[in-house]
Amino acid sequence: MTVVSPDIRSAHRPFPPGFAWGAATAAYQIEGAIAEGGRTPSIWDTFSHTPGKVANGDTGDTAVDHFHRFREDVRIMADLGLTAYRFSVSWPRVQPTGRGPASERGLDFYRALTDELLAHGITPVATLYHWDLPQELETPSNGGSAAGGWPARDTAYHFAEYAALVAEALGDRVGIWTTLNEPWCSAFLGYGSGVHAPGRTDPADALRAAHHLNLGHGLAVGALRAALPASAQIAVSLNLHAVRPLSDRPQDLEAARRIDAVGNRIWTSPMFKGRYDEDLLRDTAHLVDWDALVHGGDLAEISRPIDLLGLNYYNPTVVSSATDADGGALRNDGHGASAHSPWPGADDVAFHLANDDVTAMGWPIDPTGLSETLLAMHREFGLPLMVSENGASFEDTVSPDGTVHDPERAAYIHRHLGAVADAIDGGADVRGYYLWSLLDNFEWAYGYEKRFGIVHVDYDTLVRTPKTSAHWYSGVIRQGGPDRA
Ligand code: IFM
Repeated sequence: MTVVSPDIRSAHRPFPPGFAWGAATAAYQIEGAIAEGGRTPSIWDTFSHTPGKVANGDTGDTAVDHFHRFREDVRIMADLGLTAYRFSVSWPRVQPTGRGPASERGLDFYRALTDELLAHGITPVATLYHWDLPQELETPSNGGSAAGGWPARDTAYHFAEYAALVAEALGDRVGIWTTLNEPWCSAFLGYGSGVHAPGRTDPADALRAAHHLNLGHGLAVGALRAALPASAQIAVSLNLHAVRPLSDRPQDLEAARRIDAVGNRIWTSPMFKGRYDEDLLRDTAHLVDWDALVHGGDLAEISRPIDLLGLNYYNPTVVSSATDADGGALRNDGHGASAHSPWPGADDVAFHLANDDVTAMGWPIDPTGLSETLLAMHREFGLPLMVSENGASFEDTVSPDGTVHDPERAAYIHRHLGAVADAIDGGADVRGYYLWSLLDNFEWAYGYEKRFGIVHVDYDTLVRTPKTSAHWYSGVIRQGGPDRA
């Protein structure tokens, strides 16, 4: 009798049945059409139109014109065999003032998009907030009392009202919902380092924003549960940091603890344990009065149960004490240069590259952080998981024959899918992988300089060309998993 080892039986690593093979995008990064159908400016329109904020003065005015070309984009997804697509809803498109009734014209766009996806057998996954706060909620145009953006408590309540409007309109066709995408970026890049919209640089406001994002998430979960069918799955997408101390010296372990507190546990503890951790409160007590900030009942609201945790992963975060860090330490952490830190209460921390094998963003490639974080979340919270973003920017070039050959991106994805398979083998219930990104797009403060797409976009003609990584990913989907590395 021949004994066939599992390795010989299958040349690829099979993923669980029903695993979602997806790609992800965000409204401001792809839609364009910023003034159509009653859409009003978001904080990203204002920020990108402010000189000096975005590379080359790029804006999302046209982006990749997905608003007009979504049928073509869905056709590309279908041709590649994607089974799911994670997009975000533009708040100022569907509720132009950030308050009051919905814009039916705005909602119609998402009705048409989701209908098109469903017609092609692609599961729509809607994210409610991917950073495009209506400008009216940051600075009201009527000159009335300041709205104040996320540092203002009211914004959390406005977000829940908006969530209800979208759920009522799309709840019959969207079964998977994400409240917030990467609230760490909204709070700490938007209000701390100021490299993202609205470009404010006050650590106390950054912490206030963090709490109100948490509160907005919890209130939105309540609003979604009330509006959606019982079968709907509600998630949040967090860019949890795979934090590693540079050494086991006490001061480096302390640096790692601080970054874990303000990078990770500031979200996961209130959401899944109903509390802010004592060490976070202690680290930041000189910046904000937490007793005044957190009202009675907030933590119960924030910790409403959800169905799925989304993890966005790109690279690990290696830290040491800054006091005695050598010249190899980075003063920022790969999130853009600013004189202001995006890490309130963690000034004495230096950041290091995990290795020298980096993407065009300068982010080190190390898939082990993905499997570790998935397994850690599985063990700690026991929730089903999805990789709601993972991908890489490389300097793609178009060959004379029109093809875009990007083997580094395929290799990056391959290794990270291997990490997902490792986490599944370790017991984590991972339900899907949403590659960032479907299309080259507006990469925030980097403008159009950094390309993350598996589909190339010519920014002059807006012609789409699937890169070789897209064809490779398509093959993975068709065989139900990547080849063994
Ligand atoms: O483009 C972004 C996305 O909007 C959020 N997560 C990280 C991506 C790459 O920087």
